[in-house]
Amino acid sequence: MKTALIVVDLQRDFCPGGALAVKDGDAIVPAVNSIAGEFDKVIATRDWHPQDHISFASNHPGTKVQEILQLGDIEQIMWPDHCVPGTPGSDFHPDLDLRNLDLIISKGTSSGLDSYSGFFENDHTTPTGLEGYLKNLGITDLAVCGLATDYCVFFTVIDALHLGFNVDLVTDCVRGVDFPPGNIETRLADMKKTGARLIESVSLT
Ligand code: VGL
Ligand code: ZN
Repeated sequence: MKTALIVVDLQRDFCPGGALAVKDGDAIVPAVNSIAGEFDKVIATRDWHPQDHISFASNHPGTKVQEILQLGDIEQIMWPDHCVPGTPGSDFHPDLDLRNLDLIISKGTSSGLDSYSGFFENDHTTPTGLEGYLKNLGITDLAVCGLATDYCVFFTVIDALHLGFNVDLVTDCVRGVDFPPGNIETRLADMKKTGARLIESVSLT
C-alpha cells in the first residue's frame, strides 16, 4: 500500500492575521509537520489567484464579502482578495516544513474559475493534475489535512473518494471558516457519510 498526505492551502492568508483568516488556522502546523514523515509522498496544494480573480468581491463592484453570486452554473461566494502570488499572504505558513513536500499544486489560477478542490476546479471537470500524479505513482491511500475544513479540505476529500482513493481526514490537523455557521459540522458529517475515515494525528505516529 502506498500513501500520501495532502496538505491543503496552509497559507498565511488563511491563518490569523491573513486576508481570509480561519480561526486557529496556524495551530495545526506542528502536528502537520509531525505526521509528514509517515507518508510515501507529501503534496501541498496552494490557492493561487490572479488579482482579477472571479472569487474576489473587489472584482464585482457593489457586492460584499460572503455574498453569493450565481455566475452561469456556479454559485460563487464572494471572498476578500487572498492568495495572490507575490503577496505575503500567498506564502505557506512560515513554520510549515517545506523539506517534507514532494509536490506543490497551485489551484484557482484562472481569472474566471475558482478551485476549492485539489483535484478539480469548481466546474468539477477541469483537472489540476493531482489525480494523475497520485495514480501514476500507485498511491491508493490518502490522508488530508489543512485549511479550510468546510471549503478546500471538504471538496478535496469528496473528490478523492469519488476518484477511488481511501481517505482519512486528520481531524486535529484541519480548521474551518464555518460560513454559514454550522458548516464545519455539516461538512464533517458529509465527508464521513461519503466514506472518509475521521482520525487523529496521534494514530499516525
Ligand atoms: C478557500 C475560500 C476561498 C480554502 C480558498 O482554502 O478553503 N476558501 N478560497
Ligand atoms: Zn481562494
